[in-house]
Amino acid sequence: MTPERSAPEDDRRFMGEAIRVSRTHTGLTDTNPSVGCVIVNGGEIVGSAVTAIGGRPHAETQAIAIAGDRTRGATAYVTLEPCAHWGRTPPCANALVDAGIARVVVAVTDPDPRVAGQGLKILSDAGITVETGLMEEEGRRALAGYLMRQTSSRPYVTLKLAVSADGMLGRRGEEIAITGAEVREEVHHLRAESDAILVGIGTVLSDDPELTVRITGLEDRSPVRIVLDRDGRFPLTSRLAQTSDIVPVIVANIRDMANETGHEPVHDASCRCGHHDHSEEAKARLTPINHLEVSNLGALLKTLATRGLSTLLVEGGATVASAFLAQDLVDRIVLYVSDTIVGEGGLESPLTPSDIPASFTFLGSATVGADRRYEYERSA
Ligand code: AOF
Ligand code: ZN
Repeated sequence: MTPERSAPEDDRRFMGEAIRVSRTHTGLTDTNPSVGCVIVNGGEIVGSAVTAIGGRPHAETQAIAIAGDRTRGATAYVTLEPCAHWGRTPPCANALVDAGIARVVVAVTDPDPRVAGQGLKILSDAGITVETGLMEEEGRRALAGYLMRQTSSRPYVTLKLAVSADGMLGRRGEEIAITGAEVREEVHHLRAESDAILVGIGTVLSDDPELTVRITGLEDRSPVRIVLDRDGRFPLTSRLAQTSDIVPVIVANIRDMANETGHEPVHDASCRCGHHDHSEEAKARLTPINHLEVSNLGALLKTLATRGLSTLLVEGGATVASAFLAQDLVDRIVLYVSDTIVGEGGLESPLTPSDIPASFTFLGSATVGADRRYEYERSA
């Protein structure tokens, strides 16, 4: 069937809508990507859906069900290539064929070896007009965690830092606020869309953060919390430990923060690594806390990916941020800058807007309350 004509600006509008819809379930679809699908007939959206919470059903089958008879001769805009493999249900590519869709527009092809071009082939073999690469950059951004885990076996890493006007992260031995309430709220949203959040032991000892999402309606979106603790100093009295039965905590003992290669024996709370208090009492309290011993950051990220974590938010402090940057393990930087002057006794930030590594591209900046947000991503 010949598909109806569509102006390029309409195509962008509908794919933009599919990408917007896809973002509503980011972080909620388990190891599955959160995909958006918009079905258009006669210039009108007749079905729109996102991958369901937990990962199934997929976006396309839901959008097809919503559109009903109006799928005949319609165009489907999908952020990721429709699947070609048999899961609990038939492949989405077959479902689109059976629904009489005339044209499928895809933003990003799927690197999953079970799909990888085969979804597109099913569609074109059935005589459907197939176009790929529309708004690919935006689509890739929305699928960043999934694509990174599929192609590099590690999560997509966002580094978040809040710096004062004189380039400080805080003051030694004293907890001071650098940025305001609006930034704090935004950071909770960054957490909510991440699978895991990571800090160094220094941050735990100085700030005793809880690192949960505390925004009305998003309380159940708290990511797994990870602490880098080289010397076994993680306190069982910390807020993290005290809440570990509600939101998981992983204490990772990185043997060599500066090293990029090595082996990674992974073990749990029953280990005898010599770094932790393994008395019966401590063990009982540690039960909900998962202990990992890994040789380096790269090995930690691989382990997290194996456990199905696709996005990681690195929240500090300076040592941890510097280690991730030095080992080229940062994919995106979100940098908040305030008017505050810290002065004497300041903890210097490894980054300010004037010394971003050349390997990053500036994405944009915006005002957030009294502060400013600068965003960068690793250049392709
Ligand atoms: C689609 N539409 O909405 C999503 C897709 O475990 P399964 O069977 O659900 O398969 C997971 C794979 O399905 C995943 O790796 C990716 O290739 C694809 N995800 N595909 O057609 C969707 N979420
Ligand atoms: Zn599918």
